[in-house]
This record gives sequence, structure tokens and C-alpha cells, in this order.
Amino acid sequence: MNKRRNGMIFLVVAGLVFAGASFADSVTDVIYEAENAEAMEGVTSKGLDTGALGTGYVDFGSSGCYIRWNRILSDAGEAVLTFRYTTKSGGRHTVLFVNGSQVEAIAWKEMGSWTVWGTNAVKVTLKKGNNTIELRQSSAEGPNIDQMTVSSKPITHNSVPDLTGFSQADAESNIISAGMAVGTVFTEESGTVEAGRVIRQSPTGGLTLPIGSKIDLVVSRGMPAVG
Ligand SMILES: [Ca+2]
Repeated sequence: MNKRRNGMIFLVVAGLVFAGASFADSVTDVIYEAENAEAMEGVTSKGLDTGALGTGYVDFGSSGCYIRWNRILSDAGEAVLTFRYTTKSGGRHTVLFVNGSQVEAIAWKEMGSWTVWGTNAVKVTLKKGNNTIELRQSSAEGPNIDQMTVSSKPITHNSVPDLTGFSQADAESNIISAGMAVGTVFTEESGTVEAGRVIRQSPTGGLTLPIGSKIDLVVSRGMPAVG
């Protein structure tokens, strides 16, 4: 244990539920609601009518439909993903993808009722920084997914992305994906950088900084007015 981790004692306690011989390092539990997944197709977002948590759940539709969380921040290493789900009947399967690679086929155990929720935990390996996690239905019918708890080693520092040339919206999205915060956005005339795109940033890309650091942007207003 280094000194930096001493300040994270509350995180160690939060992760005790998953602490085991192969998972002995400190972990944090972060909940990601299915209904807030950044990408989904062929599924239906539903409300709180069946005992879901957060603001609702996602009802899987037909084979090939999916939900994908695009902003799973973690340090590198083993993680446990615990899905809160329900399915009245069995025979419902999804494939789990982590960072685009298929890691497991999940068979969702039948709960006997659509209002009884269970959990299904899967061990995976995450990379340092931003990860994507996707559930893609591989059977004719699918489960209802409420939320995913990611238990992993917390990330404390990350690389600042190089945002030069990005649109302001993409730059801000990349800042958040890297675990940083959008600082002040300045604008400046430019004869070389298209309006709306990032001319430069501070701090610059490639530096390693604490999670939550603010990144300021200078965005082009386009060519100086003539006459
Ligand atoms: Ca939910």
C-alpha cells in the first residue's frame, strides 16, 4: 500500500462485499443504471412499476438488441460486474462484451416473476481509464436489466486526452470519459482552425493528472471578420 491509498479508506470499506482472496486490493462499488446507459438499440426503457431502482429499467427486445455503458472508469485489473435483473422464465441469454471483446455468455436464471429481482455477478478484467461494457441479447427473448454495479480498483490518475482539432462537444465528451472535468471554454478567432473546433487546451494532452482535474479549452470562432 502506498501513501496515496491511505486517503481512500472509506472506499476499501465500501468494497468489502466483494473482497476475497483473489480480489484483495481495495475496490470501489459504482452503480450504473441500465436506463442511463449511453448506447442502446432494440430495447425499451421502462419506469419504476416493477420494483426497479434508479429511475427504471431496460426491457430487452429481440436477439441482437443491446445496451452499452460507455464510461466505466477504473484502474487496470480484475473487476466484478453485478447485474440486477429479472426474468419470469428461463432460456434468456445475453453476451457480455468488455471494450468490444466478448468475455462471457450469460444465462439469466429465471426468477418466476417479473417483479422479483435477482443478481448475477461476473468477473472481468478492465483496463486503466475508460472502459465500455455491453450486454447483447443472443436468445429470442431477453431479461429486464435494472443496474450494474462495477466493483473495481479505483483510478486516481489518468492521461489527459489530446483534444486539438476536436469539435467542442466531442472534446467535452472525451474529457468526461477520461474522468476529468471541463474547465473554462474560451473562444478565439483563427484563420487556420475551423469555427467550433479546439485550437488548444490547458493542461495539454498526454499529461498524467488526478481524476477530476479541470481542462480548459480554447475554441475557434473562425476567421477574423473582414472590413
Ligand atoms: Ca435502474
